[in-house]
Amino acid sequence: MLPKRRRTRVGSPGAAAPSAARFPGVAIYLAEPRMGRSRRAFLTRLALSKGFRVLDAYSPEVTHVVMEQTSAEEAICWQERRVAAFPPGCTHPALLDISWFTESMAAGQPVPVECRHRLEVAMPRKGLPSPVWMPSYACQRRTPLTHYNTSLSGPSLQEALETLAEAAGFEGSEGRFLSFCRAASVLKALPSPVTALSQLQGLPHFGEHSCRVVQELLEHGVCEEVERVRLSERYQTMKLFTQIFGVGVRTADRWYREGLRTLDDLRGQPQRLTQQQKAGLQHYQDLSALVQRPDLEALQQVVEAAVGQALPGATVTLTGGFRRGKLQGHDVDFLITHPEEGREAGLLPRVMCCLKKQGLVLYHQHHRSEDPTHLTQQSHTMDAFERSFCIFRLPQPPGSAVGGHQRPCPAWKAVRVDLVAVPISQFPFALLGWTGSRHFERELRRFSWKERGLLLNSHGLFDPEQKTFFHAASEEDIFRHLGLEYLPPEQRNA
Ligand code: DCP
Ligand code: MG
Repeated sequence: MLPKRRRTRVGSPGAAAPSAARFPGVAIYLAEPRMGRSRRAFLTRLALSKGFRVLDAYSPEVTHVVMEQTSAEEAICWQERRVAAFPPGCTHPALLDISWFTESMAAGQPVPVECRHRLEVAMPRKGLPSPVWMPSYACQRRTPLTHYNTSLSGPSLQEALETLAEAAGFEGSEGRFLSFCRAASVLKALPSPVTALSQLQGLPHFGEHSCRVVQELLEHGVCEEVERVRLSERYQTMKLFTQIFGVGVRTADRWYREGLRTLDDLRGQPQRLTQQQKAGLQHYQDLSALVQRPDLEALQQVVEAAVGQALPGATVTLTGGFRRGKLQGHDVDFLITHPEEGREAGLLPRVMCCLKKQGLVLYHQHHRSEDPTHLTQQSHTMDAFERSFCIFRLPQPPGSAVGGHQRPCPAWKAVRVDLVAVPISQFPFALLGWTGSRHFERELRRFSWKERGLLLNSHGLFDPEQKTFFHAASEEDIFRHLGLEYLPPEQRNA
């Protein structure tokens, strides 16, 4: 079954954005001054017809401001006049030249923002840039998908810090891992690119080490430590192994210490591999090519049909990175529930059976639901829902090219899918917990515990003193109960 084509109302600039925009992390505002009304109307229609969201009014929701024939100075003055009314802590949208817009229209999807697209004054106008106030926890600030410190010409500051975080994680250095993750995440929330070390002054989580990395990158365009890590055999092998479905850091580390280095080394030792790892290795090429949005739409349709057949009234909700507006991801995450508590129990095996009959399942591992009471203590266990970790055999429309395949037109592609069955009473917590990002979730749990004395996980919010669970009907309820401003999924890309 092919995804239904979305009908887009093509109207005046005042036309409402289509409710189901294809790129939920992107909300465009076309600034009129130099564009003129009729050109703006034309560009709006064009963007809407391609499934982009175009907002008629400038608001904190806007992620990309597009201008034509406007200088950087003019653009910044224009923005400063408007953002004055925004709540404190709001990140400001990217100010972009029309080139970003035309390239995105040609690509049929938002292209990554590069330096050449940005309208920026090269030098801060009044001496040093004014320090930015940044709350300490990632769940207290907005982190859009595209931000100001994303890939410049080489690896960006944020990517460099994330490489060091990843490498620390491979060595089991939890403290260093978290420090680098937090610093990288702060960069993603900044309202402007970091061009001078002084801009880091007063920002949370920028310790001596992270500052040194940024300084080296700003001064030399490369950081010796990051390059050394990136090129090291240890980092490259650990990255390769942990990308295999079913392989975590501990297994990868053991294999590395035993002298294994390549996928062929692993293939030569099948007795060491679990069934899951064997499947991961078998479909490695497809699984390491990221899942794209059209794949996701096709998958959602087959999952919805199977769930509807297994239990009429049960619902399927997209979560994970795609819910945050990502255009690609390493897997697709769905939550399944039913409006009547308890009806979801035992549903997953029936859904899987229906999908298997259609020849859509290459591998799946079913986990029965566990008793979640142990989650009323602080623990790293994510959750105890009934779930299936699957590899789907997704038919490809004829003529589509798939990265990783040598054959010109593969008939199908292996795709990782997680299905989680959730009782309706826990649904808002599961949705919040599975939407991510991982760093956002870590920060939200840390905030709940450290600042509010409450334990948060994908099952609920628990008060260990009162020994009570908080009831929530929506994600908004949970944010409210924690005393946090509600952040929509597309602002949780911490
Ligand atoms: N999650 C979490 N802690 C974990 C694993 C997952 O909090 N140990 C949550 C946050 C993740 C979400 O579940 O965002 C889904 O996990 P994924 O690994 O699928 O991550 P994403 O969907 O965010 O990214 P992608 O699948 O593109 O890698
Ligand atoms: Mg995912």
